[in-house]
Amino acid sequence: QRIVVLAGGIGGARFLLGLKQTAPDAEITVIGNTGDDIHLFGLKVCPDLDTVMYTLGGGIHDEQGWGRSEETFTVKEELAAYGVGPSWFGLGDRDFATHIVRTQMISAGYPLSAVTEALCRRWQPGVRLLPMTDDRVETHVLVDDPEAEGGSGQRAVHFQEYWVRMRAEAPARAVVPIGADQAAPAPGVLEAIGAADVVLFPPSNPVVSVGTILAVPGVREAIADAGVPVVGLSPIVGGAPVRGMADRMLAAIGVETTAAAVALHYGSGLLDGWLVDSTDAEAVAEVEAAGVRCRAVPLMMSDADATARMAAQALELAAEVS
Ligand code: GDP
Ligand code: FO1
Ligand code: CA
Repeated sequence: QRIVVLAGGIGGARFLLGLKQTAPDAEITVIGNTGDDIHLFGLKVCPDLDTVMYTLGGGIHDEQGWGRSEETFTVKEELAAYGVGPSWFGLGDRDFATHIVRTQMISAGYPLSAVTEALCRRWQPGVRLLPMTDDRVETHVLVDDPEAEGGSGQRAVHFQEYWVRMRAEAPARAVVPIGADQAAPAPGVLEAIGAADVVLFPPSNPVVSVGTILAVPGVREAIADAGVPVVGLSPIVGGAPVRGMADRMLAAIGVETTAAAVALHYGSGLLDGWLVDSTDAEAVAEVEAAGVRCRAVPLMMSDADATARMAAQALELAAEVS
């Protein structure tokens, strides 16, 4: 079975652990979000690709969900001693090595997809991990700023600055994946979608993770035209994100923070099946009325077995709608 998964960071990575357990013989291709990418200290950082790679490769900091296990921060302290920031982004020493290797290879002319493949030779994630694009895409968030130059009253900040430094406290007025409209899918992306038996949207952020991948020209069309079941799992449980500030991102695009509203936002033109949490059973009728097959099942990735059961339910729903 060939499975394609559109993944962000933590939600995507943890789901993939469960999918691998449930479908050990499947050929899994992960299309990773690169809109979170940021250049810091002259290095290219790809948080979502690294979260997937470290999680599946056994190098993740488990409790935190991002960054390396057994991490230290000597380089960060030394940079701070020089007064060189940003101080709000915690790059650890082990993680720095990944970014040095990545940036060195990119400077030598390798595309991000080749670099990701090289990094994965060490981590052996057990999936084929493809960046959504080799082109530079960086998500920015528009926030209010009465002092903004030009009198617009607004200012764009990098997604990482909004998410990590500002903790998504200011209302997001718009989310813009800068460069996405000019980006091309990375080699293998459209081919994997075209050869897939099923496409899964894990419980990743619908706006800045899955939404950004779908914003790469050709990706949404390829999924809609693939003629295979497309099944998603809701990252929203009980009217709130299970973790993080996805509600801020949904508000920016005018989508309610409910499991049903996220399904309707993807739409029946894209989605064939949708899983909501058992506690959101009232969403089932609304989603089905919109033409998307829907089931209510436990959707908390509390441990490996619970996550594997979620993945199994997603594959069952896919078989049902095919
Ligand atoms: P990020 O890039 O690290 O933010 O990770 P993703 O975009 O892949 O996933 C983030 C989303 O995962 C958040 O909106 C969470 O609500 C969702 N999430 C995290 N843990 C769980 C869980 O156990 N169950 C469900 N249903 N969603 C989860
Ligand atoms: N998230 C934080 O909240 N604070 C950090 O200092 C931080 C550092 C960091 C370093 C490397 C990396 O791969 C991820 C990192 N993250 C951090 C998570 C990352 O910013 C994620 O993109 C967001 O959590 C949302 O996807
Ligand atoms: Ca992310």
